[in-house]
Amino acid sequence: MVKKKDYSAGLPDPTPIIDEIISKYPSKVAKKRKKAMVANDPEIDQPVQANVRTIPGIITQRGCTYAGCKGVVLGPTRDIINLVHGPIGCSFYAWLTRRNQTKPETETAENYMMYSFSTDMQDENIVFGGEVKLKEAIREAYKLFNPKAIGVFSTCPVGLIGDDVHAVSRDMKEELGINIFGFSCEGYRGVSQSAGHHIANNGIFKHVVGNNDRPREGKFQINLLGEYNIGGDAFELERLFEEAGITLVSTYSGNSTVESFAYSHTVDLNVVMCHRSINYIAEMMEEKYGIPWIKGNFIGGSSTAKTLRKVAEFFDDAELIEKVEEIIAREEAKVEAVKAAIKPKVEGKLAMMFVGGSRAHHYQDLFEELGMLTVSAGYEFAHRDDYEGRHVIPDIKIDADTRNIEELTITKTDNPELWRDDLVAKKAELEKKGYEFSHYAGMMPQMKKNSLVIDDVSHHETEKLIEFYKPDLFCAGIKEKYVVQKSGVPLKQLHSYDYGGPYAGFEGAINFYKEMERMLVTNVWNLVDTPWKSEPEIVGSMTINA
Ligand code: CFM
Repeated sequence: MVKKKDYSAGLPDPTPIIDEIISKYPSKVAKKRKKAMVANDPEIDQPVQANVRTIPGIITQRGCTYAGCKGVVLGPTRDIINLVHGPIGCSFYAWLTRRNQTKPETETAENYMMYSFSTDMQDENIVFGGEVKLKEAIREAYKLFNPKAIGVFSTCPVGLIGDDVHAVSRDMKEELGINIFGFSCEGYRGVSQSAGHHIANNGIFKHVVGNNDRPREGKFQINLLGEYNIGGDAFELERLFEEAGITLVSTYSGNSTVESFAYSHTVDLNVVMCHRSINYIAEMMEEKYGIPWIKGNFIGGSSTAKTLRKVAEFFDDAELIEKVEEIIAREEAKVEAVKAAIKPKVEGKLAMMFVGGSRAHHYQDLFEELGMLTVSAGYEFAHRDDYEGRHVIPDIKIDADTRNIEELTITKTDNPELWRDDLVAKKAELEKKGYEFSHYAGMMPQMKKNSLVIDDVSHHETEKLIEFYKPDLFCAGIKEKYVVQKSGVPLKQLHSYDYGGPYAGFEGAINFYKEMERMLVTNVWNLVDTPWKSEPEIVGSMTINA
């Protein structure tokens, strides 16, 4: 049984564990990895290395650019056929394995999310080119489903052999008369899935946003950006907005349609949940249409209340403010009741989390609410601004990998109906009162002194951290889950939620508290000991006959 550490008087300086971890690396690797590890001090600015290439062989948690573009951003959108141009292996996590939920308006409304569309590239396509096969696949998909849009996603070999998915898409758009567009999101295009987010944002902005200038509907119109409806999170938020009388025009991209992206430029405000994956669209919409954006967080009861209040404050309408307060009072009472029962059981427990590009920050709010302590955290692929805050953006070095991704030049719309002078004025006026727009403070200012921040954590580092901190809970994904659990530490998947959830909003907070109780108030983990430490499972011998 492991002996628990007591950090009630403050966290220990993690420098010795950083030194121990990197002492096992070759000197070049050690030098590079050290820059990705910071003993946090929330009072000062500390640069952390992020969004750089992973060291080959280090066993990273990261995914590829194609995963970020096709899987994350476009994947949850149900009325577009997402056609993968590549070998079938790249589509493994497509067919009936999506974690994002969706709810078509009617039983017969378009929903292609349960399908897997792939050109199933073969060796001969690699040798002779795959454009003909891609055209045939687009025609076949069109004939079978008659969709309004098709997105074509490039996998690694497509870039290597030079198939032009954009030219094919243009040709097919003309031939079939529907919206067809391609993405150069080859897996290797960037250093992680983050590049794929950017490429997806660019593609949607270029080919979809602004295609439908329908008149504005509703008094308070928003888009929710960077909410992907894992475990039904978006449904819980939709419920809250609807009751408050806020019109949710489009969500990027949980429970979404490309149809709604097309008129999503008609809103009054963009609320950004996952800054990493979607800040580009928020910025581009502001540049082109004058629509301001704010950062929100709906993970945790108090964060949800805070974000709802901030939205209501933006619209500055007495009736809306009153309604929002009524919802908060009612929902918080329910949240508090559950929290009061569970908090005493989990208070003081230690959590660590290494997840994606936003959740490793957002979920700290839920742990804080339960009195748990986040001893170490990091993102897989976020950028420095997600750690340190957006004020560091001008200092971020643009390297060749970043230059590899197209940067769109956005100009103000020349349609006076669409340019929102009223919103520009409103933003200026609210800013004078201290209301923050286009602002994200990042993860590090919220973390405790001497907590350990690590970007793109490796397998070796994970093992060492567990040995050092002996945490009560580790949050990561499926690739890490069983290794961590075999060391006697429960792991909560924060990508798929272990098929639980929702965890967003008030109901989500209640679900999460209960999940923590289930996972942490048990002795079973103390009984786990890695069996092969004492009893090797397989003993073998080999005789070589010379
Ligand atoms: Fe944003 Fe995401 Fe995340 Fe992300 Fe992701 Fe995800 Fe994630 Mo997995 S967009 S950065 S690329 S919140 S798939 S829905 S859970 S790593 S923390």
